[in-house]
Parts: sequence; C-alpha cells; structure tokens
Amino acid sequence: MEKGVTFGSNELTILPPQNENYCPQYVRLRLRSEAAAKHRPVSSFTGQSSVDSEGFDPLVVPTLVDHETGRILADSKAICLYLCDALSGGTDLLPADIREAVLKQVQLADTTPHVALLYGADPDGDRRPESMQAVMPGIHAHKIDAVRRNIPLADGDPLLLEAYQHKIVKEEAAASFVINEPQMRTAISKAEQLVTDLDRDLGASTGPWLFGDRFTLADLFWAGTIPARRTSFTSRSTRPKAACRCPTPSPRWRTSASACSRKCPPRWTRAASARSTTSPWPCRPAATRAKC
Ligand SMILES: N[C@@H](CCC(=O)N[C@@H](CS)C(=O)NCC(=O)O)C(=O)O
Repeated sequence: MEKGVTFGSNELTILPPQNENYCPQYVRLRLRSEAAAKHRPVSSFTGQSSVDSEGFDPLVVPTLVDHETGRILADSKAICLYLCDALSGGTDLLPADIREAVLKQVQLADTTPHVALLYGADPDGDRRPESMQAVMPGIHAHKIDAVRRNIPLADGDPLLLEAYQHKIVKEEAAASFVINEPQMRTAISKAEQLVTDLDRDLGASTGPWLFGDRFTLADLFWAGTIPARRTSFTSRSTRPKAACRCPTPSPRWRTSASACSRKCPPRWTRAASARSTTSPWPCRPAATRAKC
C-alpha cells in the first residue's frame, strides 16, 4: 500500500487444525522461491524466525508472487527489500542517503527472538494474555501432527517430503526450547535489550519515526515485530504501566515519549504511578504502543 501498487492477497489459516500453509501446492510454490535456493533448510529453533539464523522454512507465510516478472519471493525481509527496490512509486521506504542505517534497524528487528516470546512463557512470570497462555502449550505437537498428516501427500515428491521432515525437526526443537528456562531467559533478555535500544533510538529521533520525519522500512519492520509481542514486555509489576495522558481528541498511536510529544501537543504526561525506581525503563514499557 505504501508503494501505491495494486495487489491481490490470498489469506491462509495458519493455526491448527487447518494449517493451510502446509498444503502441498503452497509448500511447492515456496520451494521455487529465491530464498529456498539461497538458504539452508530449517532444522533448528533459536527463538527467532529469521532465515539468516534458522534457515528456510517452506511451510510458513508470507510469500509474494510477482505476476509481471514471475519471481517468487519468500521471507518478509526479502519481500520488502524486493518491493522497495523494484517499485519507484509511493513512499520511498529505503531512501538512498540512510539506506544502510535503515537496513541495520530492519536486521535488528528480524533477529528479535519474538517467536520464543509468543510460544513460550517467561519462567519468572508469564506476561502473555490468558487466552494465549491457554492455547500455546501443545501447539508444537499440533503442528507436528498436521505435518505428519500431509506426509502421504508427498509420495513421489522427495523435495516436498524433505520440507515436511525439516518442519517436524524444527517444531520438535521449538517444543523443547520453550520449556527450557535458561534458553527462554536468554531469549527474553535479548528481546528486552533490543527494545531498550529501539526506545533509545526513537528518543534520539527528531521526528515521529525512527529517522525523523521520514517513514521508512525500519518503522514498518519494528511495527510488525513489537506490537504482536508487546504483552510479553509489559505487565511485570516492577515495570511502570503505560500511563499517557494526552489531550489530543483523536486517538493516535505512538511508540515513544519523544515521538508522541511532537504528534500530540501539548506534551503528554505520565501518571505518578508510572515512575519506578527499580525499572530499567526511563518512561514506561519500551516501544509498546500506548493510546494518546
Ligand atoms: N522470517 C520469516 C518468518 C515466517 C514465519 O515464521 N511465519 C509464521 C507466521 S508469522 C508462520 O507462518 N507460522 C506458521 C507455522 O509455523 O505453521 C518471514 O518473515 O517471512
């Protein structure tokens, strides 16, 4: 949409028991993608979903098919970079003069171990919504069952069979990871450090976005990484509650105090309860979205 092009979207239900992303036609499509040729197949789980660290998983979303060029792109980072470079119209999400800095942020977002925080509980207190806490245990077993059900469909197609086998190995590794307390603690502290750094960078920005007034791929990437997991960063009693009081009548969303103050004059203020001497956060849970 930012690039001002027309596109069609085919939605897949990725949750068990449907797991439409495991159907042979879809997996075969992804096996023809550029990412499939470039990366080793997925065979482990480190809490991230980056192809750089995990390898290529042909059984996930998203996938882009460019019907004009015939190119098949898998992996959101590769898709976004392709669209930014191929399409000249719309917002320039990757301006040449700050390209490297934007790509560095994209890379940081891509390596956030957000999947660990989605599937696994913080051993020191699960901060996910109750609905999520209820469905996540056993999810990997459900995914493995769904893949196994499809294995007969790979008869005579060794590549498809290999893709299913790799997915099972990954999901078994994920099932072990999310109940391994030291591994979960390491993932959580890495995510917290990345979010702290993001909050610092937002605070240093001269505008509402990471790069001042320029909305870039970095903002898009972080927005896709953080909001989905924000509950994992909040609600710990030692951390301040988001407490922004901004008189702007129409609700807007912001990610940092500095960004908000420019968008919502007069300056929003924090409730006294938001201040905590024990919290590492200077203001409120970092980079979470608060209504102002
Ligand atoms: N780095 C990959 C991650 C893809 C990914 O893990 N997708 C998840 C949803 S966000 C998925 O399709 N999961 C379904 C499954 O594993 O069955 C990307 O950004 O494209």
